[in-house]
Amino acid sequence: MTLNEVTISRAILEEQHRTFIDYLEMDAAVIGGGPSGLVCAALLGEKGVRCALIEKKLSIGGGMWGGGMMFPRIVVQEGARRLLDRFDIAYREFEPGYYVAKSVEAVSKLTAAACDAGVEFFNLTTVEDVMVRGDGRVGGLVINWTPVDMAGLHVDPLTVACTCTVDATGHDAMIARMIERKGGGLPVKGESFMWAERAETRILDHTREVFPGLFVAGMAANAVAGECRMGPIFGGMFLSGERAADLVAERLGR
Ligand code: 48H
Ligand code: FE2
Repeated sequence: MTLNEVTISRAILEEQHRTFIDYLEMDAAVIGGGPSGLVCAALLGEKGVRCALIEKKLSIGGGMWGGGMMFPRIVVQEGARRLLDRFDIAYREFEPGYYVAKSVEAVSKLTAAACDAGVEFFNLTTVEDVMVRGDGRVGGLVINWTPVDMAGLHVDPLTVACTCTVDATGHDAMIARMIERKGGGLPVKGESFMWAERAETRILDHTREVFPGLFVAGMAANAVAGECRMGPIFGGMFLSGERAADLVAERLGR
C-alpha cells in the first residue's frame, strides 16, 4: 500500500465535518476545558448525555496545567479525594486532608475519561455569543474559529443549538457576561479576594442554573456570585463540575 496524501486529507475533512454536523444540535454544551468543564463533560457523557466540550485554545486543560505558579502540582482536599480515585489520578497525602497530584496527569486522565464517555471535543473554537429567543432561554451558541478572533478578521460565525449550556470558562465567566452585556438581566459580580476555605465551601451553592438553560461551574460560578478565589486547590473545581453535571442531567430527565 502506498500512502496517499489526499486520502489523509479526505479522512480528516469527512470525519470532522460529519461530527460537526452531528453536533449542530445537542443536549448539552460545556464551554471551557478546564478542570470543572472536563469533570462536568466526562460525567455527562457517562450519564448518556450527548455532550460537546467547546474550548477556545488549542489544548484542553485550562488553568490546571500550570498548577501553582508553574509548579505542575495541584492540591485537592479530603472532600474531593473520591474524584481523584474515580478518575484514577494518582496522589500523595501531604498532610492529613491535603492530597497532591501532578497537574499533567490530572488533565490527561480527565480528558481521557471524557473521551471514553463519548464527549466530542471542539477545540480552537470560541463561543462568541449566545442565542436567547422569546422563550428567554439560552438555546444555542454562536461560535467561530479562535484564529479568526485572534486575527481580528471580519468573518461571520456559525451557530449550534443546545438544550443546556454550562459556562465553565473560568475567572472571566465569559458566557454569563455575554448575557449581562446584552441586558439579559444576569448580574455578574466578579470574583473577590483569595480565601481558599470560603471559596471552596461556597462554590457548590454557586454552581447552579443562573439563567434559563445556562449553568455555571468552576471559577465562573464563584465569579458570577462575587465569591472569593481559592488559589491552586482544585477540589472545588472537580466537585462543581460534578454538581453541574447532576443539575444538567436532572434537567434533561436523565
Ligand atoms: C470557548 C473558552 C471561552 C470561550 C474561555 O480557567 P479554567 O481552568 O476554568 P475552571 O473554572 O474549570 O478552573 C479554574 C482553575 O483553572 C483556576 O484558575 C483556579 C482554581 N483558580 C483559582 C485562583 O485563585 O486563581 O478553564 C476555562 C477554559 C479555558 O481553557 C479557556 O480557554 C476556555 O475555558 N474559554 N472556551 N469559548 N468564549 N472562554
Ligand atoms: Fe486561577
